[in-house]
Amino acid sequence: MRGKRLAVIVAVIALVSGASTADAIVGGTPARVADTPWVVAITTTDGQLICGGALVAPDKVVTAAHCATIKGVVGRNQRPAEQLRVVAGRTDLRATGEGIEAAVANVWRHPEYKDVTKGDDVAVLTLARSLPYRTIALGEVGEDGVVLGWGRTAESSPPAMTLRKVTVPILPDAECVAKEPDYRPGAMLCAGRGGRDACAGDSGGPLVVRGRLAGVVSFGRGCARADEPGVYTRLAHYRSTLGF
Ligand code: 4AZ
Repeated sequence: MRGKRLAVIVAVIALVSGASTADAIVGGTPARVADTPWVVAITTTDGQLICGGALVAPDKVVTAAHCATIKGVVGRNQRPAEQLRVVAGRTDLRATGEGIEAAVANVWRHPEYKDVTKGDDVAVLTLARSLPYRTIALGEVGEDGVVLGWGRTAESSPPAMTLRKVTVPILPDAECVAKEPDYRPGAMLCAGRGGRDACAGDSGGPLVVRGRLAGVVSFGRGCARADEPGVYTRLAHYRSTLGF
């Protein structure tokens, strides 16, 4: 009797805290960079995973502004380019012999970026060299998209460190506004109805719709919770600002 009651309490706590038993991104499957050669990881110079990104030109990576930001005592500052590396062609980030690590020559953050919840969470890294991998073009949203990353497979799990992907439904703006008070229609998109989502470490990474880059992983409340869709920067909104 007592054991059963405890089991119920544990189950309720797990549900309320948003914990998920789904397979890992959250609810996804393993992916290989050979199939999506434009997906890249952004790391520190000593190889720590910061974020994901997407190669949009041989020497340009689109990612989230918050991935190129350091929270200091005074405020949030741009992370110096010298502290960043872009890792391409490496499915398992621990396989340091695979793919290419490129230095970053320049960081451009959206000039209006303040905080993920205010939007404009987009940045472009210019690499010190061109990479010999296929690039991805910007595109529009659709009914669903595929999000890729090396990040956490559940809210409290460590990053997978191997590339994963998951298909998520893209929600109507009205539903995003209702579920996320900070949602900015037109400049953001939201996706996911629970069970499948991006999570910490996937930030900056690509949301792909019909083979094109439609969104950048930006923020969310927890990961894969039923009523907390993931929020993405809607790239079509920034096309003229980005210039490609
Ligand atoms: C993060 O912390 C984060 N579920 C990224 C995406 C989402 C949640 C958190 C979306 O970087």
